[in-house]
Amino acid sequence: MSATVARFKVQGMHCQSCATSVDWEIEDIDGVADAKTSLAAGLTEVSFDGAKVKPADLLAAIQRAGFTAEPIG
Ligand SMILES: [Cu+2]
Repeated sequence: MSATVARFKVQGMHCQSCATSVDWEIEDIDGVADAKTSLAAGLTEVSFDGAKVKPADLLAAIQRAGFTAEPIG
């Protein structure tokens, strides 16, 4: 699998369980290898198969977890 990495700024996380729910929602997507969400930094870094997963899918997952996000260049 070709590993693509994308980072997103995540707004609205207030505790570790918020960050964990972001991880879970993202990692539930077929084609995502790993999500590392930092509560302190307000960021998530996702490794995924760029042939299967689009950045918009990752944004949608973060929104399903209850947060707003934007890509970081
Ligand atoms: Cu929380």
